Amino acid sequence: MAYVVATAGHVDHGKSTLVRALTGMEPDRWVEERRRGLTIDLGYAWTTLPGGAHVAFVDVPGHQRFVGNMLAGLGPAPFVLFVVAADEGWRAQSSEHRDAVAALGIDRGVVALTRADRASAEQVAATGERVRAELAATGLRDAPLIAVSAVTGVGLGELAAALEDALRAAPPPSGRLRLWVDRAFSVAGAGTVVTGTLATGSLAVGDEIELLGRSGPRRATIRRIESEGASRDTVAGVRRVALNLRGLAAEDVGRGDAVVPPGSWRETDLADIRRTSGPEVRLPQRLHLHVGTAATTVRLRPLDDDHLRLRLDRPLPLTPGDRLVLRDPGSGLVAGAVVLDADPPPLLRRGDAARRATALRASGPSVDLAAEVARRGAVLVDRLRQVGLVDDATAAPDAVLAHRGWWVDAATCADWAERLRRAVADHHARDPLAIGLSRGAVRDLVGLPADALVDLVIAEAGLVQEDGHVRAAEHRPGLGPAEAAVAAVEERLAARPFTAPEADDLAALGLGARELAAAERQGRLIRLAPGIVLLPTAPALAMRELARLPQPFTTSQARQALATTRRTVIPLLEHLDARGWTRRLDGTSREVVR
Ligand SMILES: Nc1nc2c(ncn2[C@@H]2O[C@H](COP(=O)(O)OP(=O)(O)OP(=O)(O)O)[C@@H](O)[C@H]2O)c(=O)[nH]1
Ligand SMILES: [Mg+2]
Repeated sequence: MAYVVATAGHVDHGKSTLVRALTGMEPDRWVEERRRGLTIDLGYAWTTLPGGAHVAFVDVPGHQRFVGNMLAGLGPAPFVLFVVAADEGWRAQSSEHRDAVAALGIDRGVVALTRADRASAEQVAATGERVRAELAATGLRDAPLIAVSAVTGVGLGELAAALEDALRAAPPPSGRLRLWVDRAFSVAGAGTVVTGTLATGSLAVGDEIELLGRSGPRRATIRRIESEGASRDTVAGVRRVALNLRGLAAEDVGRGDAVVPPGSWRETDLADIRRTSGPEVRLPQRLHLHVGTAATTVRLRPLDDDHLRLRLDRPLPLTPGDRLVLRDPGSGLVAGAVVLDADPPPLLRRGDAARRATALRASGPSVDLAAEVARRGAVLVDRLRQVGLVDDATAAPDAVLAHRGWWVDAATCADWAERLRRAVADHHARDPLAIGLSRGAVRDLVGLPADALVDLVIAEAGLVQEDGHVRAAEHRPGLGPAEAAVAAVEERLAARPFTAPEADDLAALGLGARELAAAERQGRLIRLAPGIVLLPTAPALAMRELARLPQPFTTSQARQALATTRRTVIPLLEHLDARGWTRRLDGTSREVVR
């Protein structure tokens, strides 16, 4: 198994020296660091411990000025090697690093009491006691505590064994892929390389990735993966990794950016959080936020004593459960928090903040998915996935309707359906001649968030779709004010079935194309040609007369037999031809088809 361990501890307490002693590698990468005997930026070294565990170390600086670098090293690491010099004892940055460990919720680690060769047995014991007391309120309260000397080698074997035991006891990493970048550089001939502590997920050569960060989401392809100095085809957390990326310039990426699967994370500038550690004081409004290797300034809005809304000056890919370090560089204050919601609802109305605090107080480690969907009304499942509320295996909860990639709150859907039923009923009342509401109007009228939901709401409302229109199932378009006029035409046609009313007559009755179309839809009249209407029974009646004529017959004979005009008989005969009841033989003659 492979592991990553971050160091922590006061300046000069022997972190780098200890890493060097354990790995044989030099963690201080910079000439300046080696000249000054001071770590400035993160250092990396790795080894296989005697028990066989592959361990990479991220060595952090202890000096107060480089606390940002320290947090970038500790941020993505699930395990800490906490160093306190036995001869010097607990110091200011011991406290600061302990607070960071507590804030990040790191609960696995080993404590090394270093420089033991320079301390008396009493000093070692006293430092040990102090360390126990100082760590009592953190996840390291029960961590093994081992005195070592990098100079004489005392305790190193015991420390390595304790490290291995604790590392093997750590739970396997779980969670979505998100590699926080801690370094980016370009290699001649190879291009851009980014490095980081892969805490969750896996990567393979050829994978397309998305880089979130300073230069906006960018896609790139993994050309090569290196871990602990060796090239690999695939790699899974927890490991140090270096990715050679195709399609990305080195200046477009840097510490605090994140490598994720394309489209799978969403950067947010809002998050609701719960305080988890730190002094019980009211936090200042402006603070520095550290998460993973990223840092940004944030504005805090208290919701209650424990819950806050963060507005991030730089959007970051956050997910519920993320541990945050909140820091006030002025006062040295360090507080810890956990993200409860990376996609929180806006607080618009009076009382929203208090209601939100109540909801956050009630929110536990498991999310009430139905409530999350309810407060959004409808939400793309992909969006829920991006903000860490569901994974591929999550089923839609009760009271949630799944429809074409969306989850819709059942009560919201019922409201929408009711709204649509009312709109359609209004439409029928206003325009009884029309078949119904045009489908295109549904989304706007109801206020649906997407076209994809139109069918769902129509079905939910029990409405019928026909020819791009939505109507009530029982709706038979009436004739409204045209009713009397159509009845008058029917009466006339009953007496003289083949005398289509003249255009003037129809106009006088107020029957335009719309009204005639509606009358035809209802089976009251048939239109043979624009403005030529007869009763629906006329074609059959006409056939009775025509069958009595000598076959074939001329148009003129037909006109006489039906006692009508050329204006009516021509479209009527064409109608009969079209039905296949008569057949046209030449310019003037036809016969009845038997
Ligand atoms: N005698 C003795 N000296 C040690 C031991 N470990 C470290 N030192 C010395 O302590 C000094 C500081 O050691 P570093 O390893 O640079 O300390 P550090 O914690 O990495 O310091 P920063 O990275 O600057 O925070 C160096 O001069 C080391 O040689 C030890 O076990 N015994
Ligand atoms: Mg160092």
